[in-house]
Amino acid sequence: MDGGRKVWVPHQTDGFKLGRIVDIGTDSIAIEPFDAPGTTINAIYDRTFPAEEYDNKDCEDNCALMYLNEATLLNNVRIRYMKNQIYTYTANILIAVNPYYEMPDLYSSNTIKKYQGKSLGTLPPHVFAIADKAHRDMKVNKVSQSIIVSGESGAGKTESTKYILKYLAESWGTHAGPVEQRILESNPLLEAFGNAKTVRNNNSSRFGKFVEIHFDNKSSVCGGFISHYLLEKSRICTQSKEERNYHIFYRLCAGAPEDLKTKLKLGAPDTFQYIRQGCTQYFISRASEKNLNADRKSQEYLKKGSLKDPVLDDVRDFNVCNEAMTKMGINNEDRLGIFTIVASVLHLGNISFEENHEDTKGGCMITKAAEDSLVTAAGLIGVNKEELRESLTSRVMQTSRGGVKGTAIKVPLKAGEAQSGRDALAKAIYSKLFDYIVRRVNEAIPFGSSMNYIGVLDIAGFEYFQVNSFEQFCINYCNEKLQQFFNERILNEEQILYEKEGLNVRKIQWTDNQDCIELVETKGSGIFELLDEESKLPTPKPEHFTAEVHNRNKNHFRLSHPRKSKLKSHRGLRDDEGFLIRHFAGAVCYHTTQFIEKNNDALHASLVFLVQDSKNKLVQKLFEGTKVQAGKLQFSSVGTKFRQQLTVLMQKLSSTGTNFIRCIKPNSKMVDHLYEGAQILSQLQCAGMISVLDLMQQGFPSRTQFSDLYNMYKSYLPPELSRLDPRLFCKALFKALGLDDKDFKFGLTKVFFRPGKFAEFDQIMKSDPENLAALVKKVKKWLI
Ligand code: AOV
Ligand code: MG
Repeated sequence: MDGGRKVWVPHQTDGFKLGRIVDIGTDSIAIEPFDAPGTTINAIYDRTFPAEEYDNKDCEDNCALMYLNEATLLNNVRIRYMKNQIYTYTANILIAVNPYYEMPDLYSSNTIKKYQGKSLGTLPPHVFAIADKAHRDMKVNKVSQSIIVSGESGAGKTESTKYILKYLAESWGTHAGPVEQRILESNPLLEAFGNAKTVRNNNSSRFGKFVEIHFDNKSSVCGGFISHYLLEKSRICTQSKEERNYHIFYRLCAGAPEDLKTKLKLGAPDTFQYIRQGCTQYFISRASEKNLNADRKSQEYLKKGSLKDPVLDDVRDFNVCNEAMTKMGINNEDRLGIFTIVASVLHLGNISFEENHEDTKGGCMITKAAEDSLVTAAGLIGVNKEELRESLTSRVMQTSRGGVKGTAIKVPLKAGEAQSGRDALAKAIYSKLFDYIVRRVNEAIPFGSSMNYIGVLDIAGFEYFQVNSFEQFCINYCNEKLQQFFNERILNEEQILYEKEGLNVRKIQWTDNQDCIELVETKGSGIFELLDEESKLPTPKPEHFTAEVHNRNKNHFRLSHPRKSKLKSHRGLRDDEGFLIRHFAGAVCYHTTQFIEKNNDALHASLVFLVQDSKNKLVQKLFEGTKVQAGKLQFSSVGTKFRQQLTVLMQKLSSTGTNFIRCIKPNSKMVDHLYEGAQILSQLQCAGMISVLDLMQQGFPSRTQFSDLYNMYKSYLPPELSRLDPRLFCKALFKALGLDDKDFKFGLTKVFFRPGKFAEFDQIMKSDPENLAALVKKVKKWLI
């Protein structure tokens, strides 16, 4: 790097800052930033990147940048975002920045028509272009396709997924036929039951989904199927500050007609323990920080007990959800069944316990104030109230001697244990209700004779918080699998492109994350298996499980003790309280205290028997086939189930052609036109986009069409040369310049450059006129 050169240097909030080199040391470079003349920043060589010549010129494909590196990529996406161009390609991968404002023209039926049948790159980057490519590839190659949409919470995965489905339905549906209508209508329904307001997203999906649209032999829509993964269960009973439970609870309370409210005994929402925790705090905190006006408003909301959220309209949304149910063919009786279960969960949550000091066995009892809730909950669930009381405050255990089952004995529970049992019941009922709703949606989508499908995966991206538990562990494991798949596919695609263009390039090497995946899933020592083993012990203990993880994986490169973590928030963690995994996207420290209980889906036997005997037909149906496992600890592994689901998903993805969309959240304030560079850079890293650049560096990352190159430089050369055919023009130029053959390759339609070589070429072209004159002479000579 020469002195005076324009470069990008790391910056804490912007990601990178633009400046000029003023001094070159042995191991660092001094840069004078353009926005602070007279000051200097020192940066190490590895983190200093050459900048593009023009500050405000953008490219639709990052690969067309002259210097392709993480700083120029971040900047290119920024320039485009600021011009309301939220989409950018990196080869075939689409980067989509959430605009946080409505862009109706961008998604109109007219735009849909424009994108139909157009190759990627002929029109500005768009999700529609990816959807169209998927459909075209499916049709031409006769292979099913998948579109993997990823990104952090609030990045726009679910919205992108909806646009893709809309595109496919509008383009190849049978004009508002039942299949595509139902696939589109499934969204408001699934979102009502599976989405919630979080601090990161007002409509955050708390489950993953894979939506398949099936096509017949004419490539028209003929069916659909939705698979779902890992609904977040803890939210059903507790919510963090400023967050809400699933939308449906509030919508039902706010929007249900009076007779239904009476039937389900729905009082003011803030009387329900399960839904008021996050919201009440929300208003209190808002009230204290906002002006008096807002304060008065909040007070009013609180007085009514409506838990009305200022950014959500629960009454309107209830009607939308209700309508979606009608369209999905859910009749009045079934709908009442579903709402009854939602209400029963609310009433269950109000059953509280206190220690029964008169009980010699140390059991607990239901508080006097909660008697009404017990009666209502029992009524709604369809069980006898005394049986519900029994099942909540005691547990039936089977004695066994020498392997022979003995008598069943009743063990009284302490108040804390009873509360956990109650929560487990509420979670089981609600999550099974969610399964049921997905099943109903699938049953409602007609299914013709399918040739192939396009599957869209909308699943949470890599995540790490202050405290990371079992949920993050599962989702990050899933992201490791997807990342491995991504690397394989992208590399493969690069290789195919090189072959198609007739370049003779050797195979690219890359670092695999297989070792990290093995740490989690290997037989015998993998973390999932150790967790299951622990759960089967007579007295499972988090510390023992954690120690086993460390012992059985000694010296594993990906695993560390938390105390070695540099992260401040983890320093207080003891070694037996967790472990640290070096994921592809960064190190995450997991707190293991709740792993065992979160991994267990089983209810006490007495609760299972109770609900299976329910007079409520839907409750009965939900628990049909739920096994009661014998033994001291009934155990049903969440991790194992998720792994099995993921195996099926990965098999599906492997057998399809793949397309990737990386969604980016531009800022944490959820506002338009605000680009927080550092956070975006970190998202690009997590999405594997930086490693893609690394991969590409081994090959020919910069590429440009002959015709583009021709248009860029023809004005520099005399007319007799600029009349040449673009390919010949380029060949002549390159020969005359004496460029090294190793630095570029001519394909059939494009010229490919080794890293940085496109820029060198550009500099030579734009150098002084004397050089250029000599060059022209050479070109002419070569042509003769
Ligand atoms: P997510 O699916 O990635 O988060 P969403 O798709 O729900 O994120 O997007 C969050 C919010 O951003 C939406 O509710 C919209 O307000 C806005 N938004 C996203 N994409 C667009 C777009 N293309 N045009 C306009 N607004 C948009 V999560 O499910 O939380 O991981 O769990
Ligand atoms: Mg979502």
